[in-house]
Amino acid sequence: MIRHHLGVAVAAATLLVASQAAAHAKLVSSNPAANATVAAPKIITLTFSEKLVPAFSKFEVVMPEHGGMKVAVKTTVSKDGKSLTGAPTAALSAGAYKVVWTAATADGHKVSGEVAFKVG
Ligand SMILES: [Cu+2]
Repeated sequence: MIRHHLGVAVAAATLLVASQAAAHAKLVSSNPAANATVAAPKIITLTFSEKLVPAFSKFEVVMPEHGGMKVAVKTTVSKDGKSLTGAPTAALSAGAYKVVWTAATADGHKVSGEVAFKVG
């Protein structure tokens, strides 16, 4: 954990020189939208208000009706740095899902949250 935080601090120090006005990331929108019922999404996208630090920004997809079982998904940060996308490695079956995200900004702080949706 110490190494983990040092990494953020070093990244933050470097990035702050270029951008003094770093702010915390806020979730702006998501696809699927929060609390929506949708056909199984091939890609899940979360869009934020600020550029994210890729090494410390990610999400997991869990199934709350199945004891929080994790769905395999690999996330990446978009080129503009403001979106996190993830493709489930297998089609999502009908049921409830939660996208549990962590978004780190250049000041080294992490913000986290959840987006719930259903496949029906
Ligand atoms: Cu901060």
